[in-house]
Amino acid sequence: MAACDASESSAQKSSQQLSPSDPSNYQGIRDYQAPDWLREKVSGYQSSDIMTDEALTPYTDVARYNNFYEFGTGKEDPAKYAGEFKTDPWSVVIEGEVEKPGRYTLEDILKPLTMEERIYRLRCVEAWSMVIPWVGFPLGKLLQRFNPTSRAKFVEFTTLHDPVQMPGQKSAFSYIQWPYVEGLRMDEAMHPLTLLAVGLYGKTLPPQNGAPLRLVVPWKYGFKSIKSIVKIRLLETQPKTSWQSIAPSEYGFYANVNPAVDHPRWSQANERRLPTSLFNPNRIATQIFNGYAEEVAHLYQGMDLKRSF
Ligand SMILES: Nc1nc2c(c(=O)[nH]1)N[C@H]1C(S)=C(S)[C@@H](COP(=O)(O)O)O[C@H]1N2
Ligand SMILES: [Mo]
Repeated sequence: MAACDASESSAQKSSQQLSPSDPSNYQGIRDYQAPDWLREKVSGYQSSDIMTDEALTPYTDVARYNNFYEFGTGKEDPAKYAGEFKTDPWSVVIEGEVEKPGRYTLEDILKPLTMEERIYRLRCVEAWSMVIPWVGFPLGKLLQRFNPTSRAKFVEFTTLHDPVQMPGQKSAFSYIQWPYVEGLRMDEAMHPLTLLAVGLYGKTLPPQNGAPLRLVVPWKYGFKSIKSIVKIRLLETQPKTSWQSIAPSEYGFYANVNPAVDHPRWSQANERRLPTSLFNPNRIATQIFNGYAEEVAHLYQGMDLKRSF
């Protein structure tokens, strides 16, 4: 009986899978407290051919199952506690090895850019994954505008530090040294797949997903995709990231998705593709570079991926 129930339930599930090309997936999704100019900017996005034929993860999972430790360590904490997070006005400081450093408003940053939709797999190091339709623009297009100097070899990103708004930052049990910091090598940052996102499912980003501006690097573990960015610094030397400071043996600087390099506490060979259920754990094989090897493997030629994990 149980087996019969299970197969029925998974058959039902697959018939409900969200096809990336079905516009009804986007119905009923609302914008978050964004100013009018940002809503308009996001809703004017162009589709791109960078997508996938895999089923989209439903919006309810994308916006309710989150890692955003600034709002708590539980998966549902960010959706619960980020609701009032103030994302307007917002500005980003650009500094370090650029000819045009400064503080730029989000409006300045987005003004000359066209938003596009990118449907990417997101693979968390905890071995769950989603397929998310982001709206954003290539990070490289933004960096170019500030004229990086020849000494710029790395990019460091920093999340807002505001314990009044972000309860996780004042928790006594917090083991992250705030603010959250991430980094990329310059060629990774300039790669056309590397996105700065301002929306998902055609609307402005929910705060729990990193509003108003977050990074998305689809071939790396999710923790590289830093949320609610307030500072971008170009550097000659490799920055120290939050997760490296916590546990350098567990979280490397590169963090490229790799089923052959296990995390010390769990295997990376498989992943749970959300949504999952008791009858359908939805286990699938993890792909090298999260399925983006054709686009990015050349960046790591000659590198030992087991050592530079
Ligand atoms: N500032 C900040 N950025 C963050 C995190 C975080 O805790 N703080 N969590 C990371 C992790 S571990 C993952 S898997 C992704 C999750 O993104 P999502 O909630 O939009 O799916 O965000 C990443 N960006
Ligand atoms: Mo993650």
